[in-house]
Amino acid sequence: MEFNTKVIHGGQQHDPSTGAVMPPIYQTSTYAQVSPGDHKGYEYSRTGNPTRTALENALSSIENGRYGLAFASGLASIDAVMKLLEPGDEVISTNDLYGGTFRLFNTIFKKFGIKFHFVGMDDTGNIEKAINKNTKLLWVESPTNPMLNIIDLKKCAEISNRHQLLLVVDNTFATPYLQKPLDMGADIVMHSATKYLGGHSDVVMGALVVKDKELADKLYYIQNASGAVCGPMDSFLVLRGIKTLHVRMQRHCENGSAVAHFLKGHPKVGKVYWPGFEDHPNHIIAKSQMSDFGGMLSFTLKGNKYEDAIKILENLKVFTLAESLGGVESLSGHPASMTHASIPKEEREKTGVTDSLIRLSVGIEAEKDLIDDLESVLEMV
Ligand code: P1T
Repeated sequence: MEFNTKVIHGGQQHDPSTGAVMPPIYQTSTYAQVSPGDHKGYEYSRTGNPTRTALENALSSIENGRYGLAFASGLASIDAVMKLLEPGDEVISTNDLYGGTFRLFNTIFKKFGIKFHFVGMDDTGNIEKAINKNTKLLWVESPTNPMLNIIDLKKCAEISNRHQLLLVVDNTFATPYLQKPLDMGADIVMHSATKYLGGHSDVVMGALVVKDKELADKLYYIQNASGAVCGPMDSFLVLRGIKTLHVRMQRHCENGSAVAHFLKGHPKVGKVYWPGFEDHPNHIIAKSQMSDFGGMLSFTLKGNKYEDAIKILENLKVFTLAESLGGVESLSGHPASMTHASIPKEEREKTGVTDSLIRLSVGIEAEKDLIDDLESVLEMV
């Protein structure tokens, strides 16, 4: 099936008992057994729930995987991956990463004896330099949050194969509409399904997709044993969101491009970070591994003043100032004080998260209204 068909039908079947086209929200914690162990495939909803199964099948279909797993949040899914490791193992990740992922690595898993190296992965040479005999896993985000750096996924797969490492790709920003990491050699794809997969800012959820049965079994074991699962209502909402992913992403990309070009030409704007520009340092790689450039971008202001950024964020009207991204509505954010506040100032400034950096999640409203909104606030600074 083509991707646009998979988002609607991939891994789905009509409800066998009623013919319901959408799976019912199986709001149940448990399932009747005829005799101990004699049941219809479901025992307890932490272990499995039919609405979650329908979603997990959809996730695996759209990422070209074989096994999908849904969790209570994006971070819960990352937590599950990290539990594949043992004390003494080392992880290499990018130095420009969602702040919550950094916090989970650096304050929770570090305590359990896992060592993390954060390097500029946009130059894959830096990955090779950090590898040693204890390295077990590469954690990649591309495009990165919030600097929209691009990491060469095929090169990462080649490095991880050569050194027998697990390659995990956080595909939240791109979604499988734009890039399919498993096809490029990743072992695990991870999502904050809270974002584009859900698409409507009404649910918090995480997802993993893998191809390998042994790896899937280990992750299913952790999912059940640690128990950070999502509920049936949330599963239903994300499944519904996925059905329009292709249509929404097409518009996110069109509007993202229009807003990026508008900002780039504006006299009050400093730098615009968006992988679609030919002068983006990894534009060629973005073009080769993504089918378009997405609806996320960041920009700075000339003079780099914190107060100017705050004035803009307080006065935007169509863009709502809020954490998160990937919903139909446009959102704005100030990474230094919001999503990336858990990263020390010196660290974040090294990667470009300066005081005037503003991140936009460009939604699917009318392009003119988005640009008019930005134009009017830029006049105020
Ligand atoms: O928020 P949660 O569903 O737990 O997902 C965490 C997460 C993981 N990976 C990426 C790339 C993310 O962007 C996120 C969450 N990000 C935000 C809330 C944000 O505003 O950037």
